[in-house]
Amino acid sequence: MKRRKFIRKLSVTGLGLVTVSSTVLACKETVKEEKEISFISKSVRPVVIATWNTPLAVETAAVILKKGGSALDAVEQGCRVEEANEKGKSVGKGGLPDRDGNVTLDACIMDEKGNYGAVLGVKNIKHVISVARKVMEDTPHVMLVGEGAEQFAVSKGFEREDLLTDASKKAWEQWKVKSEYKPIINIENHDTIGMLAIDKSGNISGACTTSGLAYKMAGRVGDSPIIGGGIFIDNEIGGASATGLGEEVLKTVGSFLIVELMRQGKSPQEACEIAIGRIVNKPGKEFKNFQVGYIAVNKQGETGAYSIHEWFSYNLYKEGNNKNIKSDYFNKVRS
Ligand code: SD4
Repeated sequence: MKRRKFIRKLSVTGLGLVTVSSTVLACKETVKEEKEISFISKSVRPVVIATWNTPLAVETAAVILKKGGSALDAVEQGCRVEEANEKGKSVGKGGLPDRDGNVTLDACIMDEKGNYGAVLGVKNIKHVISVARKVMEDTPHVMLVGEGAEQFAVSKGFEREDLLTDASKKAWEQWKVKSEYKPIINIENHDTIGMLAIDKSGNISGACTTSGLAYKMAGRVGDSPIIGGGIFIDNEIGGASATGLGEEVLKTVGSFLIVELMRQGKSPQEACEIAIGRIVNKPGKEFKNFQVGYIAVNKQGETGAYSIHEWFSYNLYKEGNNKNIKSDYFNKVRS
């Protein structure tokens, strides 16, 4: 079957590629059609997509992929760029602290085999995304929390350091004057990085790292380090990642939902829009004061993004270009 005809067949049936792929496994043209699938994918590889305006992180990941590196290495190294960036207010060093003045970090990583590792509420360690990878690769567990995670990191050679910078300390001291507990995420208060990548072999991995909500309650954990919340990867289908008010992402298991919607044949864009709909369309839901944004990529390298409010953007590396793109959003009439 010719490539164009094959693509036409997909759009006429309205089925996702993977569904079609499994259907054709039973028919005579299996080998030929599988070749068509990898041809479609290869033309756009590698792909990197990450939440917010994160060009350096995405470039770092893209450089690794262009040299033939794995998607897993790319997302880890990309996220480390933001963790080391002291200006970013919500990731790694310089991240805004909890309401007691402690910077506590959450991170998770997921590879193409469906393996997952995470750390929650970690103090004094900057590159928690790499600690999450060590949890995934060097322990029989998937999550380590608090002091245990910190001890594990130190045992693996990570150095303890003070994550509160002069700027983040000053911001916290100013916040303390009123101590208003309003966990709102908007353009002023974000920077969690969620990153998804497809490498040259077509494998997908994802990573997410954050200091969570600014001035959160001590012990509060959001969606970022939770599988199906901050990220979800299924190498057969695609991946998704979230940013914004983690409580809302968790209540709808947003990233998992998006991947499952793509499995049912939705495009990444459609899947992100439906997932935002699950949050905002609850009867009586008041969403004026919080933001959630999603990004997604499917196995073919198509991407999507959608948020509740206007101020969400993402960086996309595709076909040699790394661009910051404003996401489409739900709240157009009310903004
Ligand atoms: C959280 N989702 O802890 C994170 C925060 C975030 O940009 O995304 N900030 O709920």
